[in-house]
Amino acid sequence: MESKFTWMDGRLVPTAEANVPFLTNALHYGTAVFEGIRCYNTERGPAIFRHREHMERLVNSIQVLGVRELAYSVDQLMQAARETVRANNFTECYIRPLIYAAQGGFNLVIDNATIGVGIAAWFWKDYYGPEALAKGVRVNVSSFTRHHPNVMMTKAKISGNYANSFLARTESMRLGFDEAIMLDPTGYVAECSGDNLFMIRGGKIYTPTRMTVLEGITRDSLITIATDLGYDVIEQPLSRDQLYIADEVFMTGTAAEVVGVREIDFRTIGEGKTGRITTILQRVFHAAVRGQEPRYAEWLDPVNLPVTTIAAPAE
Ligand code: PPE
Repeated sequence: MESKFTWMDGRLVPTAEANVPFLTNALHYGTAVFEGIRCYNTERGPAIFRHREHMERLVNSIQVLGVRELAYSVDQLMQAARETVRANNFTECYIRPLIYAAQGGFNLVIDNATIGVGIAAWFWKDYYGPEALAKGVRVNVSSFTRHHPNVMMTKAKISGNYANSFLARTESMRLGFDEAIMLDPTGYVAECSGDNLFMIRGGKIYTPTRMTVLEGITRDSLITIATDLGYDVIEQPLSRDQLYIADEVFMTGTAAEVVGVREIDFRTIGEGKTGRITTILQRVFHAAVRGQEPRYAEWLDPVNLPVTTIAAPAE
């Protein structure tokens, strides 16, 4: 489902008019940062999941990229995202804010570029297809290495970082897999092209440390849910073969949500379907995002609260 309106630099415009010029710095150099956020249908109406954490990460990404001044605060960005969802009448959607080097800066200095801000929304379901939830997906360890943190900044969702993800995931898909697992420059497991990774062995849950991965907000939510359910969650370096002999493996991300891995490098993981504990975590996560788990109610930001400023759509 496409959106009718996109928020661009302070106002909602028809999505067909939400365009940037060819000489946009970010288009040439990947000098942009973005977020991926989901809005879910709840009893209190559409609500944005962990909204503030996502917008804070967006602002942190700008700080990492080295942009010194941003015209919008976290609160203003949150207000703009709520307006975007409301204007499009979405009950559920994926929200994509992007802050980008717009004009100037063709000398590789971020200070010489103007900064643009946009927020798009669209309907995005089943990132790995409708069967992935129950069946799990097939993945391989990529021939491409994840970023060294002093080459590309892995704590920031910098658009240019994703060329690495495109290389990996395209290769995996062409080889017949659903997703790529990427190793860090020392050879330990980092993350997938657009998700964090967990494994379960002997009832304990393991995930790579934050060293070289994006600090995923779904990852954080799953750690909280699993801990609240009484599971030990251990953050430690993991090797490729630890994954091979795990009882269960799963991936987490805003777009993907929680997806089991049934096969890695032609080796069946566990029973070859979404594992038992993964299924429990998946259920609690799906209930939490739709407001059905009272203890996680504060993770949801309803979009229909009274509003003081609705930007008028351009005619
Ligand atoms: N690692 C990477 C590299 C990543 O891109 C994401 C999100 C995650 C981990 C998980 O982070 P979080 O969403 O906060 O739990 N990937 C986004 C983009 C996916 C895309 O295909 O585009 C997303 O899931 O929105």
